[in-house]
Amino acid sequence: MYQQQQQQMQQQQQMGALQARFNAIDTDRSGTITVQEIQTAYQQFQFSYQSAKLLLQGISDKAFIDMTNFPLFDQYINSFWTAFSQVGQGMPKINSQQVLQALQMLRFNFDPNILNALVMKYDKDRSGVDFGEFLSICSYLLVVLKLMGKFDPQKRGFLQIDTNGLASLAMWFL
Ligand SMILES: [Ca+2]
Repeated sequence: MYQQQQQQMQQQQQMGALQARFNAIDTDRSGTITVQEIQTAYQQFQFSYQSAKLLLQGISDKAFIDMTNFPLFDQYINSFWTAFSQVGQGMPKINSQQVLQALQMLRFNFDPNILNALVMKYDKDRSGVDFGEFLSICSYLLVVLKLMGKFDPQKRGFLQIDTNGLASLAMWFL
């Protein structure tokens, strides 16, 4: 009985912490987190509205995050942050080699040439990759993986699409 109570209390505490993290991002207290709110949450970093939109799309099929999919959102952000801080050993910026290491830790198994090209895209001033830029790269890759799942349901590992298919796929990145 005591153990059960303890477990219940722990669960409640975890839920409380999760709800607190949700509320910190849901600044207008609407019960949903919008793209704008995601961007604002990371505004101290190089993190654009476009990247916030990719992050949301990579995680949710809805146009917002609510308490049903926030645990997943929270889990992703935590794992991205953990990988970023581990390879950078707490430094505010990491280099392209460290980005590749962190992405490997996160099991984003892409060709290093592609990943380096992505780093060049997001680290425009070549000053090193801050957490926002890293989050942008992760968000982009999340959407790519999501699209593979959608357009390659048989998991053949490649897409065969016509012009209309490309037009519809490319819209995800607009
Ligand atoms: Ca809101």
